[in-house]
Amino acid sequence: MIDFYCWRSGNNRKIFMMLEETGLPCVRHIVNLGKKEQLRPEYLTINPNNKVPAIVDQDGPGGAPFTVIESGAILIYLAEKTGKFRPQDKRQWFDIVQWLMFQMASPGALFTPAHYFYSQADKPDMEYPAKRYTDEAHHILGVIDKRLSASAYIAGDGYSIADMALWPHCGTVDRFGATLTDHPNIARWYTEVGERPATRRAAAIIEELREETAA
Ligand SMILES: N[C@@H](CCC(=O)N[C@@H](CS)C(=O)NCC(=O)O)C(=O)O
Repeated sequence: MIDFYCWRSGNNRKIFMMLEETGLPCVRHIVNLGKKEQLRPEYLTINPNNKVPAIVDQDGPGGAPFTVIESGAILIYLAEKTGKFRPQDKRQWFDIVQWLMFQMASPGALFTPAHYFYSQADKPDMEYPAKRYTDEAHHILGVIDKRLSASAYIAGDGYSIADMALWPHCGTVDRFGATLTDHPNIARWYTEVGERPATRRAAAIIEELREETAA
């Protein structure tokens, strides 16, 4: 059984998508970021970086509980555990791993500050960081669009954990003034992934969480 420490935000959606794709049973533990529950000492023993998602696999390697933090590492762990979305072919696997790392390092790390600075751009001293981060975010979207013009999915012909990692971040690009209308290949892929039954089930779970935790 997997204990899933979660909230209703984008990095968590990736894990909901993977759990729904694989059918792996989990127990959800809501970490309410609105109430700063990520800072509770008992949660910090799971993720010392006070962020969700995190999982504890009660049946980890060697049969002992194992904790995993960082959404990209959790996706790799769950792929290894289930053997699903884990091709044995090394070229395919490392294509997936490299695009997953790209997601974590680029959209994952930069879209949120791009949003933050973009929303503050009219304040003194914010013009430079707003331009710096939104330029980079637009550049990243260009890279993704080009990649998706050449392959069906971000890591090649098959749907993978790299797509699950990327998908939530592409749904909120309006927050830094971008639109998928300017990126037709991302728009095509975004619609297709959004129509997967597991993606829809993950969205329904997040909607339930939203209702349960509405303050
Ligand atoms: N690199 C981390 C980022 C996780 C992250 O930023 N989580 C946010 C919610 S989406 C969070 O927990 N924020 C609470 C905080 O920073 O205190 C991952 O991919 O898991």
